[in-house]
Amino acid sequence: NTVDAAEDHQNESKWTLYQYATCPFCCKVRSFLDYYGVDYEIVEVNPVSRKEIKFSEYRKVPFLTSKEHQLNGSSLICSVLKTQLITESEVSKILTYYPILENEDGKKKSFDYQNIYNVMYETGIGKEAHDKVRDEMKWRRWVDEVFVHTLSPNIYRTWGESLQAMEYITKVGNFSDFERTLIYYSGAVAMYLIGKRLKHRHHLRNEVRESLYEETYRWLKAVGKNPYQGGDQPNMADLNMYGVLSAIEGYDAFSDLLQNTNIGPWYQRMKTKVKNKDGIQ
Ligand code: GSH
Repeated sequence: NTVDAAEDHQNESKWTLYQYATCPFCCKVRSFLDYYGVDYEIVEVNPVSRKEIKFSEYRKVPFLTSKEHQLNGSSLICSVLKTQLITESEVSKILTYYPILENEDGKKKSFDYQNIYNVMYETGIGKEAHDKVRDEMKWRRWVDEVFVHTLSPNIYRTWGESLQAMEYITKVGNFSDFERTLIYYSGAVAMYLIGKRLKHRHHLRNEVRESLYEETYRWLKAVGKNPYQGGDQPNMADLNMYGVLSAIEGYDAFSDLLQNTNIGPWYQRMKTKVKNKDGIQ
């Protein structure tokens, strides 16, 4: 009957998010889905065995699956779903705008999705809208390529902070009891060291808090006098920035950030918007 058919259709289009709860890219996807009221289930992946994602050729999280589709990577997920909300097209049609390039250097094969920061609008847009769209894309890329790299070195900055992070990660993550105890200490040591390596790789300042504050100021300048980077309402850049930043809420790095910059009011506005699912039309 029609009720069953409607339910079937709903189940078919229902998404499952494969994630690590504390990963900034996964937090970014959740805030996007929540803001727009997209229905989804979560599979918390065990970071040690990763048995939940054995079926997938794509080896990272986050990715999103439905009966028919798999969307890989946080930015592709946001762009495809936003395009779907605007155009109401089929996901399979939308995916043709995000072709995959295969890179083969030596033995190693890798795949790159193209256009991941593009939301596909059905119609042409005017000059003013064009500038806004270009800015939005620019800042989304900046979140992924610059801002997110300030986070790990900051949450694993000292032994104490590294333990603080591991306490939370092992609490909310999918670990066995044995893994939990083991990872708490060994993870804290490993991440402290990895944090130092990442600091050099991404050319952060020696005092990594300074880089966190500087980049946050860069963002606040882009927001300007408006409540959001998108103007009166959040755009995808606001949502993505909020999402990755929410990954460190609760850590010392976050309270220091609130004390040393004026990101607080913007962050609080975004938190309310996402909580209220304000993106639902
Ligand atoms: N560009 C990807 C995105 O935006 O989704 C990055 C995702 C990513 O780096 N995910 C990490 C991962 O799965 C977790 S935070 N790394 C591979 C692994 O854990 O083996």
